[in-house]
Amino acid sequence: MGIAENKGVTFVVFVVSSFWVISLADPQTSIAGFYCNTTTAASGAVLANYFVPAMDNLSSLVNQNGFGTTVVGEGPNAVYALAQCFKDLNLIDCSLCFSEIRSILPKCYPKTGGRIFLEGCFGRYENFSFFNDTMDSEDSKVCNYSKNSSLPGKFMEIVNEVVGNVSTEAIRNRGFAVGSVSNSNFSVYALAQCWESLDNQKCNSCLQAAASSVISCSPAVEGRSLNAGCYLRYSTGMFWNSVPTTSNSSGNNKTLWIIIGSSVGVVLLLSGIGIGIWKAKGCFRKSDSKSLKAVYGAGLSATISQSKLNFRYQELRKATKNFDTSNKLGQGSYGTVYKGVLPDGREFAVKRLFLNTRQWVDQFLNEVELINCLRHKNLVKLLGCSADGPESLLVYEYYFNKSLDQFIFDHSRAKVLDWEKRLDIIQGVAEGLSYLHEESEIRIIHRDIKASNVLLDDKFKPKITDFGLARSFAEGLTHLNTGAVGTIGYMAPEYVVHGHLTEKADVYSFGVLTLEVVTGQSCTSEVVSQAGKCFLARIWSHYKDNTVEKIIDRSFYEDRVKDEILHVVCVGLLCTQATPGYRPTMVKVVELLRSNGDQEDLLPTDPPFLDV
Ligand SMILES: *[C@@H]1O[C@H](CO)[C@@H](O)[C@H](O)[C@H]1NC(C)=O
Ligand SMILES: *[C@@H]1O[C@H](CO)[C@@H](O)[C@H](O)[C@H]1NC(C)=O
Ligand SMILES: *[C@@H]1O[C@H](CO)[C@@H](O)[C@H](O)[C@H]1NC(C)=O
Ligand SMILES: *[C@@H]1O[C@H](CO)[C@@H](O)[C@H](O)[C@H]1NC(C)=O
Ligand SMILES: *[C@@H]1O[C@H](CO)[C@@H](O)[C@H](O)[C@H]1NC(C)=O
Ligand SMILES: *[C@@H]1O[C@H](CO)[C@@H](O)[C@H](O)[C@H]1NC(C)=O
Ligand SMILES: *[C@@H]1O[C@H](CO)[C@@H](O)[C@H](O)[C@H]1NC(C)=O
Ligand SMILES: *[C@@H]1O[C@H](CO)[C@@H](O)[C@H](O)[C@H]1NC(C)=O
Ligand SMILES: *[C@@H]1O[C@H](CO)[C@@H](O)[C@H](O)[C@H]1NC(C)=O
Ligand SMILES: *[C@@H]1O[C@H](CO)[C@@H](O)[C@H](O)[C@H]1NC(C)=O
Ligand SMILES: CC(=O)N[C@H]1CO[C@H](CO)[C@@H](O)[C@@H]1O
Repeated sequence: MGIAENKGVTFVVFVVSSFWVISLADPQTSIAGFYCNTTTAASGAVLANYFVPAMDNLSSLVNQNGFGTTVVGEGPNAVYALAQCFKDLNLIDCSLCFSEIRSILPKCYPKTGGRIFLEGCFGRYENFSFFNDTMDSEDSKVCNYSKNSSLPGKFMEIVNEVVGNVSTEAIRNRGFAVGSVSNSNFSVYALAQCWESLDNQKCNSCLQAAASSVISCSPAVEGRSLNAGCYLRYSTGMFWNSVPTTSNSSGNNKTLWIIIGSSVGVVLLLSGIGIGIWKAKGCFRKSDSKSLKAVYGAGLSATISQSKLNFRYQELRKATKNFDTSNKLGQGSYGTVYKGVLPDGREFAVKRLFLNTRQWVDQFLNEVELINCLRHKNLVKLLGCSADGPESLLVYEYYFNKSLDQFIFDHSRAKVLDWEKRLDIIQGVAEGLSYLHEESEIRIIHRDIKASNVLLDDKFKPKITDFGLARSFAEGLTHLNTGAVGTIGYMAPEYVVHGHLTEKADVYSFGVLTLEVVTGQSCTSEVVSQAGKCFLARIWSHYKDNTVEKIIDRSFYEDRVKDEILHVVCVGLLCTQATPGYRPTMVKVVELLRSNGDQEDLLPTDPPFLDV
């Protein structure tokens, strides 16, 4: 397993270097309080659809300002969301803290709301506007009684003073203040933070309530007040980050610990990968998938992190510059694809799946293991996935020349693909599909074969992408308003009309794709439909009239290859016959393409599906 070992090594380098980047200070991500609303959403699927964009919106706001609110959708499943970094965090730590929120809040799904207090930031979502709320029934105080002051009376006085000071100071200081009060025996430190959506008056009333609540923690050495509109904490130990922008000795000790801490993490990870290599050797076993399911909730991420398929959300986020639009490669059927660059310069593609619900995650992980078992030169290689973050990500090999549609439908690029390359591509896709249908251990119907799902490598060899995913998504998608799985124009009639799905549906899509490659026209293009004739119908009539050469893309057509082209058109038409039984299997298609010319039993008799 040279590949697996290679990947392991690269990955470790990646982790080490990025830890150095993030270990400048402390993003304060331990949980101080976490609460999920008890109401279940009217529609979990709609909620999921709104939740991810809401978190995306928040993410960009928080990354800029350390605070943000957003509203996505409307009605009972709308997502109102707010995030606030405490102002002792610099923006990098803030963005890390928020990432943690993003990865924890979805655990409330499918409840209508949830809120989480970390030591450095706060996040909440609900299906109603709560941005002006200061107090509610879920306000709480958290006292740390593991140690009490030996001088309760004096201690309480000091706590009173420092808590009072930071709450008044915060009103004057845009909602944030830190402070400390000492006597000769001890010091008490405090921090107060209002959400920036509150005006001064509301901030004041929230902090007043928080202060009187937290003071009652005394003589505990530490106390926190977790309110709907603000946060207040005191402690006998200094706990906030030194004022942002000054990197100064007080922060250094913490930094040192984080680096040591992450070195330990790396060692663990290394051994985790080692286990992955020695134990798994590429393919998963049934028992593994069961245990994934069994442990989900408590220990899922631990199990996954031992798998060599695991990528950390944070690392992928960094490698794609926080999913920057400049790194966007395209919009696939199941999510947006971004280009990522490892520190060593290697490139990869990350698919950010749009549907990410708790129920679905374990199924997704099984699917990833399963897809990983499929190896074929004409299938996009899956490198791994990330399930530890707020969104599920799939990591693929990156192919330089993008997708087939960007060549065959673009006049300026169409010339790049001469007939030999096109024939190669058609053959490669046929072989990849034939492998999925017959040769792999598990039978996989792709369901969404189309030009944009065929990627080209630097030698223009085709790679099919998105295979296997439909198995995970089909179920979820029927509950979403995204329509049927598949793309109009490529979908076989029996699948569109009756939802009847067999391998022959892929054969049909392959036939359409083949005819597109030959004609340079898209089965879904407006020009074609304006011409008033369906793409297939037009080809069919040229075929009947023996004038097929008229519709062949001129950018590569040469007389010397006319017969080969006619043969391929014939195969394409065979594949698109309306009756599934008349279509050849992919294995047969591969054979026919190789046979090149002997057309005796190769006559399409059934017209294609003419009316989508
Ligand atoms: C929980 O959600 C319900 C319905 O959206 C809402 O009425 C209620 O106020 C929420 N509870 C809290 C504590 O936010
Ligand atoms: C949030 O994102 C949605 C689309 O994802 C957009 O339409 C909306 O304007 C954004 N809202 C804010 C406040 O950024
Ligand atoms: C929030 O969701 C609950 C449960 O579906 C619903 O009863 C309530 O009306 C919703 N709140 C709003 C403001 O739509
Ligand atoms: C919040 O309060 C401010 C004034 O204090 C007001 O202008 C704003 O409309 C309120 N927002 C909501 C969502 O109630
Ligand atoms: C409580 O305080 C002790 C020592 O002061 C500390 O070790 C422990 O982590 C604290 N617990 C929490 C939950 O903050
Ligand atoms: C600290 O005080 C609280 C109540 O005041 C008590 O419940 C707790 O046991 C005390 N903790 C210790 C370690 O003495
Ligand atoms: C805290 O407030 C008291 C009055 O309540 C004031 O005398 C004292 O100077 C303040 N201390 C600090 C450090 O601001
Ligand atoms: C400090 O503690 C000692 C005994 O532990 C006590 O005698 C003294 O009064 C304390 N000082 C203050 C300022 O509280
Ligand atoms: C370090 O921080 C202290 C306060 O914590 C400040 O007085 C000092 O000027 C800072 N030094 C540098 C070099 O920034
Ligand atoms: C940092 O460590 C040094 C010793 O290495 C110690 O003297 C100093 O008090 C520490 N600073 C903080 C803020 O803990
Ligand atoms: C159009 C295009 O991007 N073609 C590129 C495909 O990949 C080869 C090898 O990397 C490049 O030389 C082509 O320019």
